[in-house]
Amino acid sequence: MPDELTLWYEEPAVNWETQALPIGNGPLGAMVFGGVATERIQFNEKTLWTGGPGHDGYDFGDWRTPRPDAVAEVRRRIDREGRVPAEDVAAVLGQPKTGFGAYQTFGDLHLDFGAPGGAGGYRRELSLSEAVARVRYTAGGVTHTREYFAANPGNVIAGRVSADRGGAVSFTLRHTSPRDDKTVTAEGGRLTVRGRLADNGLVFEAQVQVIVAGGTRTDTGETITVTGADSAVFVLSAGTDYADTYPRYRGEDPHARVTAAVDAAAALGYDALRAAHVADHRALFDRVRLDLGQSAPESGPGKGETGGSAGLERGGPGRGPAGPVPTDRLLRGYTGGDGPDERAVEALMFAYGRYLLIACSRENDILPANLQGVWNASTSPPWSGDYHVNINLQMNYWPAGPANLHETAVPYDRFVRALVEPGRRTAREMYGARGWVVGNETNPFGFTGVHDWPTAFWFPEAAAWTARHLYDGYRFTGDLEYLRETAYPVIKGAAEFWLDFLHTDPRDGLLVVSPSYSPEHGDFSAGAAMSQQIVREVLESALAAAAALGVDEEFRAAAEAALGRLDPGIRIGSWGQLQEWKEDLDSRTDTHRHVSHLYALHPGDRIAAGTPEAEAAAVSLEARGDGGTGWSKAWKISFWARLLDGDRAHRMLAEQLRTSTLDNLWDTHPPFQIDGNFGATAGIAEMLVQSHRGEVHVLPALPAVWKDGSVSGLRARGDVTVDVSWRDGVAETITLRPGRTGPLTVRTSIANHCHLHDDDDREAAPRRAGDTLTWEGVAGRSYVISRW
Ligand code: FUC
Repeated sequence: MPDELTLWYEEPAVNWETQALPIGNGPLGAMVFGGVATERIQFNEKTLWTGGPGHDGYDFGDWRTPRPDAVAEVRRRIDREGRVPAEDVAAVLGQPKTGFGAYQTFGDLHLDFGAPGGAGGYRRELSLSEAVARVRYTAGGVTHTREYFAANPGNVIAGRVSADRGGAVSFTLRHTSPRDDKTVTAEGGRLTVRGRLADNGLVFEAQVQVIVAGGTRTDTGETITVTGADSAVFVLSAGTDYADTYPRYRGEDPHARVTAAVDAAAALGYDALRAAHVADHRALFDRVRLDLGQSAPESGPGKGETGGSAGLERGGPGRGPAGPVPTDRLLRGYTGGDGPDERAVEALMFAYGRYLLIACSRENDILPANLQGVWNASTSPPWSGDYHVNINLQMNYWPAGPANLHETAVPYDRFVRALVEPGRRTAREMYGARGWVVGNETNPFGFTGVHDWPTAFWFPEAAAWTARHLYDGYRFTGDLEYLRETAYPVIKGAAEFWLDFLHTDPRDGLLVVSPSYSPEHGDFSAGAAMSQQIVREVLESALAAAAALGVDEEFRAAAEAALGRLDPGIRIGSWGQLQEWKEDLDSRTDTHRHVSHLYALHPGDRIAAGTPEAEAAAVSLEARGDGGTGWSKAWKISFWARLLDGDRAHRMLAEQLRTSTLDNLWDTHPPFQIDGNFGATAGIAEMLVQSHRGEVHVLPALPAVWKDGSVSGLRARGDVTVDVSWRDGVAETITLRPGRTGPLTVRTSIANHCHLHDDDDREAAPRRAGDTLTWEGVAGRSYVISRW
């Protein structure tokens, strides 16, 4: 019986987006189809991108000719007219994209087995616990098994083909690609795919070594054929000559390191490779365990066939064959109601987000998870498979802190730091400001300027929003060295930009962002809510960081002065809503996917539950409704969790699972977009533990349907690890393990009827205030709060 953290299916995948299964090790990713006659493994290497330097006319998004008065001209018009259509502003400040590029597939590996003449007992699966994909079926009385994983140690994708009868393994391995800029050679059982992208001259190479046990292996031109083997193993690695170094973004030819990786893996052997991989993966994956009362789903009344993945509306009665339920049928039967199977879908979605983040973002990666993580089968993926920084990239990393995967954020930090140098040039040349800036979206080649799509070309607040994650990284770990060396320079640079680029609003003398554009929505104006909220946050974070480091007195004084005059960007409007713009313009019928004015509720922390502003946020959310893109629904889970409304947060989770989740549990925008997966995982963590307001709030938004359960290994800011078990919706035991010595405040509904013991079982006497307990925590010790 598979463990409950396994996705499984009874048919091979035919559709890449909705059915194939993702494996990855950070830089490398692959999609496994599980075909019987032919296996297809589509694979990626995260730096394989067109565009950038090498593409004629690439300009980093910076104006090709100076426009000294452009910003001032738009500001004057906004000051005069209040609102200016996006098209008009784009005509003055925008510029068509040149050489932005797109993330590329590396192509597909095919293993041609030939038609087996009827396969039975077919099953393909992905174990999240081991990060191993498997295919099994019986044909002609022989049981065939295939296994695949992507190992971060050694940077390879490996597969093994075996059978329960000797000599039964025969196939031809070949490579295909939608581009024709490559050569394929086969020698000594090694397939080498090498080429140079026509668009920008980027050199790429992949090698696949086939190792057989028994039988024969022959190289024929561009293919490798295995005949009559007992089993066969392949190991693949790939790379490009990309480097994240401005302005050329080129480094060493990949040949030597790809050869070394494949040689080492082949020498190590499959079992040792697999053991190292599973250990590496579990060291991250096993840190968190969630029990919502789920059980490995069994079929029964109400569970079964309703609707194809295309028509995404799901839930409701159906009858499936008896026995364990495959994941696609489980999802189709999901309603969000009561029952262990419902909980199984939710627990699986939580774990899947953690699995995917480990699989597409590792500490030894150059680039972070893009809009599709690391997985892409196209030469022109949606939105270029890029890095949108007006919600998407940020959402990708929301689980890293709370879901105990901070290492996965290392490539994110590296990417943001690499944007600083090109961003300084853009800030200077286009905005006349110090510091650094980046716009609405970027690529691996330092694209920090603008394009000309009116509703998505201007968002200089993105730099500050990306910087917030580094400050939050510090809040979760308390690591002062990280703050000094990695986070503070980025945060300070993003704050400095605003000290120079803020505008005095002639209406009230307050400092506002102008031109200000609430992401992808409405007209340009001055002082839109999100703009103000983000700028306040980056100034405050920079101030707090500088104080923690004891540096930059002058800068701190300037930041404090600006904060004193800054428009707050938080207003309650005529129908009780939170205003998206400085003027009261919000429409009750507006269901736009971006809910930018609630930034201060989440991911910001300025709006506290129970305040008039929080109530206004709820009014806005009700008006926006439960619809939207996958990521928009995921964001709404966190909004309702921050409003401490567990049932409402759960309703959003159920909505996302029922209407924005594909058979392979990938989030869909539509199309497939991975941010919603990460947003859902972060949202579930936000329902169980919150720590954004200086205390550890346990079970802040527990829905009634999660009556009994437990979670272990979640993280809270202040460097605390938290376990909690609950019964009938109330905490039973809460365990806290602080990584630093200092005051620890816990908010819990059992604060006034519980004991607190340390790990020597000595009773401690915390200070009680309302629903909070406060005591002096000691690093490395653990404290248990148990209900009496
Ligand atoms: C922003 C969003 C879109 C999409 C794109 C990748 O532009 O508004 O919905 O997610 O990013």
